[in-house]
Amino acid sequence: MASDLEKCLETIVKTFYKYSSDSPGRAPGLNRKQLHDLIANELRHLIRIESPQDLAVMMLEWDKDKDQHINLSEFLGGLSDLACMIAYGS
Ligand SMILES: [Ca+2]
Repeated sequence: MASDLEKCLETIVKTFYKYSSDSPGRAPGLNRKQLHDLIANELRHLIRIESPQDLAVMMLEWDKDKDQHINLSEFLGGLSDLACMIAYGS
């Protein structure tokens, strides 16, 4: 039987692929609208997107290679920042 952490990791990956799409020549990822939808539906208690500027800031913070596309690694980095925020309260 999978542990809670193993189930959590599987949920994270499944959630990423639920909202992401394939693009020719690149790994599956989230464009701006897909990131918005994922946050609005799955992270709404941790992240508030109240304006297009809020979403632009999220893209800047999470899109490490600045290709306007959040890949799985970048998504996990963003979740890591959220986990630290939960742990340390900032
Ligand atoms: Ca990127």
